Amino acid sequence: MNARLLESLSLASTDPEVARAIALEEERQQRNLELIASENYVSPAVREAAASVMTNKYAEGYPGRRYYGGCEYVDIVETLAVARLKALFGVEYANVQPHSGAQANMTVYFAALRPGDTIMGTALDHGGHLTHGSKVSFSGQLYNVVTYGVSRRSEQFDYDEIRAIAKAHKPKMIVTGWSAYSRIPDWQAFADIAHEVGALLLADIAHVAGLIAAGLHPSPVGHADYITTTTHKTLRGPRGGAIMCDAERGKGIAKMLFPGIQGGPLMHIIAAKAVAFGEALQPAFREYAAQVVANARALARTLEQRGLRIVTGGTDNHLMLVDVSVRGLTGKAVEAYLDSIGITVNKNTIPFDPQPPAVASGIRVGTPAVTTRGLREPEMEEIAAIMSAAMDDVASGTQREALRARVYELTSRFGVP
Ligand code: DSN
Repeated sequence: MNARLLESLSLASTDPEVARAIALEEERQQRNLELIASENYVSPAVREAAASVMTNKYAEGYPGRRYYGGCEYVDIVETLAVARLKALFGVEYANVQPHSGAQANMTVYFAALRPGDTIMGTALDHGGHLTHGSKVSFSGQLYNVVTYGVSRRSEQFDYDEIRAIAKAHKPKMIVTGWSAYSRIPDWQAFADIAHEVGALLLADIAHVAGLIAAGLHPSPVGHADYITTTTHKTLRGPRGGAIMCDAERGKGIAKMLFPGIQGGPLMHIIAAKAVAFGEALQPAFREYAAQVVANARALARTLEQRGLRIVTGGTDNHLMLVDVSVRGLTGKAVEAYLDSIGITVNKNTIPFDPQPPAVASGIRVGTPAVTTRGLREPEMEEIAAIMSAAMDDVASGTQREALRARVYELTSRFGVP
């Protein structure tokens, strides 16, 4: 096949199976209500960069110090991405090469710890992440893991309790940052505890990065020794990770990420990160992030008014955990029913959950994606009404068609970028 012909063929004609799956996914994203707290829709500009020719380029190393020729243009986008991320968070050092949040965390552990060292992270069922010490992750296999959780009474962190655990186990690193915690952490308290026991502090801000960048959530900068994030949640960039720290620690991070852990960086994704960080620096992003939080509050309040229990009694960020056991249901059953009417959420354990993770007593609900589509407080009330009616209908299923129609009516009014 000559080059001209290759270029003229669209995906639909060269690979109809993949093209069809992509078209169906596009349709699903338009038709359904996306309430998964860790998902979002990127802008067309971010997608354009992610789908660009930069995918063709090898660029092992860092801007100006590559192991391949021809890197003059990919250097421009990585330099822009780094500068914009540093400006967004006010940090000395930023690395935009991690392919994911898990690889960002792995880089920090490998740079700062030795196998067998003790790390102290939040238990998975109290909002922690797999890479914060779970046995099924490398983090739980390479390190001695001690966990901390939330208080049974408030379902929020009890810093005296966390301090006592840290003093008893003297971890080398305390890991903070959560996938299912709806309240504001006290970064200073975590830093004080870490200092008291001689531990390093890692803040994995993957979920709230966009809210922090917008100044709507306290920043761990100045408290944490290392900060990791993903770039695709509230930050609304392409799927990927990033690491931030001071200039001195940055030297160890750079070496550990490449050549220690990764090979060639994904330059098309780094280009897309640069675009997303540029967007996040604009005033409109602050308005977006403020609406994410306002929508989450409205949704939590309305769900509560309809008799559901919100873990901790509410939310300060973009997500909430809804305890569906108060309706005699499991997270698994509710997730499946909501899926069937076009609402996408994930089942999630709640603190001190009697159910195993595959069943769970709760669902995790977040507003970043629906806010990008333009939904606001009145639509949050309609979503809460549909969700509540759905939970009443799990056993009989008689309202399924009617509820699905209400979801589609809502999504038909709000486009996907
Ligand atoms: N898997 C992500 C989430 O859904 O929260 C965390 O990385």
